[in-house]
Order: sequence, then C-alpha cells, then structure tokens
Amino acid sequence: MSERTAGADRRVAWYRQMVEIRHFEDKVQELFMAGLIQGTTHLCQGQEAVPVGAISAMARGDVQTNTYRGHGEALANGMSPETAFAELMGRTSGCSRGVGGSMHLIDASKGNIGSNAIVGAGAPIAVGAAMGFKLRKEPQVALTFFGDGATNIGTFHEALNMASVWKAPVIFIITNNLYGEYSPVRSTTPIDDLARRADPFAMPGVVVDGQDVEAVHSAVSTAVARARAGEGPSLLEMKTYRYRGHSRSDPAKYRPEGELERWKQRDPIELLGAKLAAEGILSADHQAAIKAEIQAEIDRAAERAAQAPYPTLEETRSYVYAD
Ligand SMILES: Cc1ncc(C[n+]2csc(CCOP(=O)(O)OP(=O)(O)O)c2C)c(N)n1
Ligand SMILES: [Mg+2]
Repeated sequence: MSERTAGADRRVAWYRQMVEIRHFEDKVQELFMAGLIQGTTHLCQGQEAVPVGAISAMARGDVQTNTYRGHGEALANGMSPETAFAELMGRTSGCSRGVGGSMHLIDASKGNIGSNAIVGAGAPIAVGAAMGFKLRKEPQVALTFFGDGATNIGTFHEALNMASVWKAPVIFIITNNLYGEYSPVRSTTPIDDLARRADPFAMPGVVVDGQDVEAVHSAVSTAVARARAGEGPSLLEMKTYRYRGHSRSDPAKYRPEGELERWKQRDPIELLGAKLAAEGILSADHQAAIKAEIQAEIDRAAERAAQAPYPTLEETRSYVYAD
C-alpha cells in the first residue's frame, strides 16, 4: 500500500508526471488542429493532480475506470505517450490497435480497465470489478474517475448504493471541474459540495483540493486503506478546473471573465513546483530543464506514433462483424 506522506523522489516523480500529461495534452490539441487526430478530443490541462495523486495510491493488481477525458489517467497509469498518441491517430501501434481513439485508452495489463464515452458508465463497471475482488477474497481495490456532471446520472446513484450495501472495495472519484459539457455545475446541480452525495449512501464523502497532488494522494490513500480493510467504499470530490473547453476546438466562451486566470494562479504543476523549490528539492532551473526534456520526449513520441500504419479495412471490419 502507498504511504500517506511522500518522500522527495516520489514528489519529483509526480511533478514529472504532471508535466508529461500537460505537454501531452497540448500536443494533442496541436495534432488535432493539424488534422492528424480524427474524431474528437477532451483534454485535461489543469486537472493533472487528480490522476497523478490518485493513481499513485494504487497497488499492483488494483484497477481503475475513467472517462473520455482520460488521457491523464492513462499516462499516470503507465501508458507510454507514444502508445497513446498512436491510438489517438488511429495507428496499429495504439493501445487498441487504433480503433478506439481518444475516448478509449485502455491497458488492462496495468489496471486501466477502460475509459468510457458514456457519462457515468465507468462507475458500475468499477463496482463489478471491486465485487470480483471481494468474492474471490483478493485484497485489490477499484478506483473510478468521473465528472461532476456524471453525479446527475442514474448509474452514479445505483453504483454508490450497491457498493455501500455490499461494502465493495471501490473508491468513487469526482473530478469536479465546475462544468458539464457547457453547463456550470450550479445550473444543473442544487449543491456546491458534491461529496455530500455520499450521505444517503452511508459512506465517507470527502472534499479534496484537486489542485494539490499531495492532498489528492493522501485522501485517496486513506480511502484505499479503508476499502482494503473491508470497510467499503468512499466518495471523494476533487475540486479542480479544466483550462480548455469541453472538447475539440470549444473556445469555452460560456465561462465568466477572469475565472480561468484565477484558477491558473493555483496551477497544480506550479503549486508543487513552488513547494519543491522552497524546500530545496527542485530548483526553478531544474524544473525548467525537466519541462524542456519532457517536451522533447513528447515531440519525439508523436513523430514516432505518426509513422505507424493504419489498420487495414479487413482488420477494422473484424471488430464489427462476427464471422
Ligand atoms: C449518458 C450520456 N449523456 C450525455 C452525453 C454527452 N456528454 C458527453 S460529456 C458530457 C458532460 C459531462 O460532464 P462531466 O461529467 O462534468 O465531465 P467533464 O466532461 O467535465 O470531464 C455530456 C453531457 C454522454 N456522452 N453520455
Ligand atoms: Mg465536469
């Protein structure tokens, strides 16, 4: 099990991982605008502390489900940027041989048992995985990531209810980025703290600073320990913000002026960076060097991914029609 307070090496690794996700997402936007990525994209710049802090609380054999905005979860779970880029570009070297695309990054061998384009679909899947562990008397737990909007979907309530009654070892993680597709959460939801939705299901509901990777890690570690000890599920609400629009080229004009800038003042990467610099662990120069190094890796990964072939028509058909 992951320790609650992390050492310097671990915090530097979190810093690197958040930078990797940020640069990956920026590159995805560039590739999408250049026509190299087809379909759609849902990016997570600004939210990086949530997947990085949470997934680092998982142990080998634990699993997680996530959403169409799941590139951060996939990378934090150990998928290489090249494999992820290849999937987004529809190439055979992608994690799903290029037929899944941006909304379907998966690597079951590492515990990422899938992202879902259907809002709220991942939560009951995680409850099922958790019940599998429990019935087989295995010590593993399941995490499930979804948005604020998903807490208004029936499956969310059904999943929490069933998980609580059966004491399933599952951790429900709301990435509350303040918006559904284009609607502010307060226009669709009558409460501010979505963690309160744990109350009717008799499980802990915890509000967490989703900009602070250490706070995320600590809250998820506590919930994981509780689940592993047989005490059942928890609901954690990560308060965070997505810097870009909902998807593709959405300019997010529906947001009030100054909101984005306010959230950027508590950027998760810069927040951890400032702490690491103040503690003498990672200087500002070192941080700049890490960013440059990771940018170069991301550029190389995208170039390599673009060289892989597309699947043949025959192969794509084989996933659609039975013999
Ligand atoms: C069942 C279902 N209803 C509607 C949609 C269309 N849709 C896609 S994303 C989205 C917004 C969900 O918002 P939230 O859960 O807050 O996640 P975020 O996009 O902010 O990460 C909607 C309504 C969908 N994909 N699935
Ligand atoms: Mg949202």
